[in-house]
Amino acid sequence: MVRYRTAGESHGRALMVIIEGVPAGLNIERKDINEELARRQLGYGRGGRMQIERDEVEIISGVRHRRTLGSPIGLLIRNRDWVNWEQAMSPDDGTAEPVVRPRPGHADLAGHHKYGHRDLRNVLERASARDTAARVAAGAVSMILLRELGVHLIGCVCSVGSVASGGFPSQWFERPASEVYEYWRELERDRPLRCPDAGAEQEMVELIDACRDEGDTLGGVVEVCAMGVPPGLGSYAQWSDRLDGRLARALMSIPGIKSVEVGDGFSAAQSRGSRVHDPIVPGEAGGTRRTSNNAGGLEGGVTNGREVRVRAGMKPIATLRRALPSVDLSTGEATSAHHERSDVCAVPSAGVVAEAVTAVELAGAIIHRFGGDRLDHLRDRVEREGRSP
Ligand code: EPS
Repeated sequence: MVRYRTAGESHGRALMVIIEGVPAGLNIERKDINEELARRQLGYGRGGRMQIERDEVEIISGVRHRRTLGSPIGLLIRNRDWVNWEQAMSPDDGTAEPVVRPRPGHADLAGHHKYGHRDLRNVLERASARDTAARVAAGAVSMILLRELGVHLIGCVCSVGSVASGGFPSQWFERPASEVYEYWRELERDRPLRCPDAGAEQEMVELIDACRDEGDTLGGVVEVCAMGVPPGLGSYAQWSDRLDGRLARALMSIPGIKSVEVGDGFSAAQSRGSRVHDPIVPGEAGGTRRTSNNAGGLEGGVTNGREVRVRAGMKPIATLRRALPSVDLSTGEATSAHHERSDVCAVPSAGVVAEAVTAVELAGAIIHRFGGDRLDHLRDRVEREGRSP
């Protein structure tokens, strides 16, 4: 399996991630990781912090002469904003005005309850979605591995607030995975919200502008599709090995995510079995084929050879310029919540994070099934055994 741990505070010196379980012999280029980091920083609706940061990875361990060694991969992403916070975030002596007005919807009050922090900066620094930069770096390594094995991931924004689009058109998936990947990667560069529907995207931009003017924030829904996924990943034999469950956990752990669906998820629950389940018809060479993919490529917690399609719903950002009611923890008096600066909408960034965490789970499931010490052996096995149902 691919495992990773992250560390780092939002305004601390840097973010770190250690990734284990990546096979030896994988070609890792820093630019490929940096490309994912840059994608996460983009998207209409981000705030002032993204003008400060320009995330770039330093490879600390596990890669030599651009090849993975099979040992833990250590990555570091420095926080440019650290220079403005050296005193406030010093691990040695320092002073800073305490944060005492918890934001509804943020981890502020949760951290006060859990760790007894009275200065909520001790909570928000680690609870911050800044940590997702480290998760995207781990996902980037997993994506590089997956592409070597013919698996390509794409992600998009399906909705922002009440403005919805249909996500990726299903006919896209009739074309080869690498082609669709290249096509969308090129197209999304010029799209402010990474939404395939340009008309809906324009409405989303206008909604974000209106919310910004009103000091309010927005959430939305993102979609991730993984194409070229071999059938038979995951297992129904034990609850904890069900791949849909693993994906749901990974997606739900992204800050702000409150709902996850696999395939048609919530709408399938309102429909009939005859319309939901994907018919099985004869395929090539005595095999089988599916005429639709409402299941999102997963049945019984196991991949069925169709594209894996998951969605995640993000609540609106918890830091509002027009702050919500709160309580000053130092006095017990009613007040309004803390606000310094904030994003209006971070849904496109959440989409990139969703791609990353999906990639880690899929890479882990492939390695679990086909073995993961050496890339050459893994590639051979996926080519030989991975495509047959
Ligand atoms: C975040 C608050 C903002 C965001 C931040 C997540 O940062 P700041 O408090 O410095 O203005 O910009 O996101 C990132 C730094 C990032 O890299 O995505 C929060 O409270 O979660």
